[in-house]
Amino acid sequence: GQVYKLKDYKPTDFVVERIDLTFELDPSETKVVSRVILHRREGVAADAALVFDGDELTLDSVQLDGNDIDPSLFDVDEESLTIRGLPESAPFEITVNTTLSPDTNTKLMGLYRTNGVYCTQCEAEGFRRITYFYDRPDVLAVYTVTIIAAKDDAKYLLSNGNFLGSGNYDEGRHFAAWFDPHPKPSYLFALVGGDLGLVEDTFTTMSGKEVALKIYVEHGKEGRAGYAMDALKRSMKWDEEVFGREYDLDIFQLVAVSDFNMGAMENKGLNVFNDKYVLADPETATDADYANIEAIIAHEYFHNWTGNRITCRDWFQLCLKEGLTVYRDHAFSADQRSAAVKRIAEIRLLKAHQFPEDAGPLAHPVRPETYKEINNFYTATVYEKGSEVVRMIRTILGADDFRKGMDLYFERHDGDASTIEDFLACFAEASGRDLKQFALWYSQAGTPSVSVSTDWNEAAKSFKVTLEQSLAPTPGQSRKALMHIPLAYGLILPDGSEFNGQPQGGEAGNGVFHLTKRKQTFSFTDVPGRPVLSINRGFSAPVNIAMEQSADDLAHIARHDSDGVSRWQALNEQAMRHLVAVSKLARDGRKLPAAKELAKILVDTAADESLEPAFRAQALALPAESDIAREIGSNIDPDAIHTAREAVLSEIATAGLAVFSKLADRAPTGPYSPAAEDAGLRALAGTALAYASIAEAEPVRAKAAFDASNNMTAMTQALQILVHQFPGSDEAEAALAAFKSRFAGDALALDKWYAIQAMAPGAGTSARVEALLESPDFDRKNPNRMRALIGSFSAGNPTGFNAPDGAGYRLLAREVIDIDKRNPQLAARLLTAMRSWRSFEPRRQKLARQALVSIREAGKLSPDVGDIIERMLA
Ligand code: HT7
Ligand code: ZN
Repeated sequence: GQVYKLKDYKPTDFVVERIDLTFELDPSETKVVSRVILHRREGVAADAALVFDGDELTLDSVQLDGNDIDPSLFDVDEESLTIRGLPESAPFEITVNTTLSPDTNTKLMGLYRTNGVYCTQCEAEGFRRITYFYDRPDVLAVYTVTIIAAKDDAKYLLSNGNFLGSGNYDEGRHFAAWFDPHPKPSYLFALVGGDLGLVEDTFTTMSGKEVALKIYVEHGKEGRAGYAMDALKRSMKWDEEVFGREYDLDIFQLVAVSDFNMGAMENKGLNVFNDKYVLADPETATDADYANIEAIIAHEYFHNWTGNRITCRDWFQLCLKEGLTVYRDHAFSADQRSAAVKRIAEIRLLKAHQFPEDAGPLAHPVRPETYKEINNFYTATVYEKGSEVVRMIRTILGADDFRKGMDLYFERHDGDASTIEDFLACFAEASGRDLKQFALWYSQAGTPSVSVSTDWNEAAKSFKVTLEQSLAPTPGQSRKALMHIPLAYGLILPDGSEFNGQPQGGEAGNGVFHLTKRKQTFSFTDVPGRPVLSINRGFSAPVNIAMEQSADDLAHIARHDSDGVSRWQALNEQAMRHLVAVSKLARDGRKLPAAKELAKILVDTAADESLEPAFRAQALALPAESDIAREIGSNIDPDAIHTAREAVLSEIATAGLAVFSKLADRAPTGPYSPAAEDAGLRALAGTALAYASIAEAEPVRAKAAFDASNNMTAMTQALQILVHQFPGSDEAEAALAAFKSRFAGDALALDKWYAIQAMAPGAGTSARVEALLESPDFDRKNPNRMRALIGSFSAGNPTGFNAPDGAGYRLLAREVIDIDKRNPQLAARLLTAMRSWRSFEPRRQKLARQALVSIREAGKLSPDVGDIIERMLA
């Protein structure tokens, strides 16, 4: 396949002025008429042809200024329509007529039908599956859209922008017309047609304009859209207050659909959502679901400015909108909930998903410089590390200059298709700071390591901190330049207070070391007593820290650090060290040591009523088996890690049984509220229930909790304990059966039932997953179902998926080959679960390689799966 390169960017030869689209919707023969007004760009040769993109299209006819074009003047191939002999300078109109079959579009890109609803997905390159056009983000046009459909097939006919009008057509058909005044790229185009339930509200913007808010869901689910509406209004207000951004159309519409490749899509004025991220009520949604809905509603809404008003010049700049918008949704969620708890969750997620990506064969820079298939670059690196890079800009500049830089970006680039260079220039100009070295965060892949050593001189009362950075080679980047790494720090004195003196040896303002050279020593003088260094506070830089720090020093940080995130980091580090050591012993079949100190500090934390319940729950959640594997790095034996972790859990559980059994009953008792405080109490109660059940080694307590539960959070907590800790017990099987019959017909609730079973530890799970896949009510075509079962199994079950006989790998390979025929994007994403295959012990590596080779040799692969396989096997 073709390799696209950042350095080859070239604007189009023709400039699009406007586009008018007419759709006559039909399940198998939708007619699309596209009228595009263009002119030749200044300086472009008079004989240059117009080349539009297309993908799997049926072209009916093509006209120039209303007249059929002579067949000798145009060519159509698999991916383009080329037209020659066009006017030299005058504007002209090209009309393209295509026919589509939404019902057979299983890729879920372009125009497709989901549960009878017509819907589009155009990012990144879906518009070319609707009509021939310049399907690239730097071609901005004003769209007018007319949709015609049978009234009984599609009651609502929606598109971007403001409503122009509607009326009856002929023979039971009707039409609606929409006009979007904001020039936009084709990837932000959207159309929805269907018979849906509608929930309405309004929002008055800061300048007093009333915006109509409409959320469309499947009939009967209107009662589950209230939280999404509330989150939308809070997002609109927050963007005004924090970034000065006001909404810019008369109407904002959001549609929830059940078949969707990703979480949601920020189409201008018409967001389309995976219904999993819209629908919630206490009976069917967990606290985590509510938090995700809030975050994703906010994320898509925030794209209106960071993505839509200012878009990307090309897809290499994807992080310009995604990293920045994730940064904005993180800041929003932190303001809505406990900021420390939110940050802890972000750090966990970044380490679990982005660090392994950066350390494996799929590593790529936040702004990639080449790609074969852009769909494969909607990654944790572009999104989550991209957000961390924006967060570091704020850390380096400070809040005021960061806001000035953002204001300048909005003012200068409104209406542009921009680049990372444009973005960085705004911050450099607003702050007067040179960001050249910092810009390496966008171009160098891999997670930097910083080794830290300290030296305390009691006689001189001086304290030295030496930092040394390194960055390992990644695919295509063997040599790396030195980075600018902002490391927030604190010096905690023996009495728990903080030392505030400034060091010599490098830039270090506002509690941040700026590491810009390979090695730097920061020296503090007049320090009253030996301090403990708290480094990378709040995870100010996405790096690996290597530091010999005693258990006592870690405990000192855990007790006294003024920053809650750092206290958690210290506890987590202590747990991780122990778990790594015990895992290595377990692998060698040695006797496992006691975890007395760790157990004590965790039980004390659990019992500490001065701490937020949500924080205590985070502290008690030991690093996951996959986290321990990542820390070990190579020659991984997932069974040894499992054995070690279980042993440590059991020791903590036994030591704290009295505390845990009390906390397990402390979930809020009033009516359910998804607010952070109650969610925190439930998180702590659920964690305590798990520990208490481990200590008691029997399922009675969890089964009672399951039976008594009156919300989905409590119910899934109990079900997971039963299925994972007491597999095959009567209690586990009874709870599974009860859950299944209670939620029969509720696909989103049943996804939890599939996921919990798929993540049950142990080699036997692949057989269970096979059986569930074959059950008659399992819909293989729905991405949410496949992610719940196959995704949870392969990415969330280390011992089950990496079973020593290779059955898990073979199952995934077979499913990827099968899914690839219908939905390549989904297949490629599921396959990335194997990206760390080379870090396993030799036997598993060999079996994993065999499975990957079986995919490579399975016949015709999509560009999506082909690209991932090629990079994973390179
Ligand atoms: N910008 C959206 C990305 C997206 C997408 C990409 C490829 C294929 C399908 C897709 N659906 C949505 C989502 C976002 O980041 O907001
Ligand atoms: Zn996004």
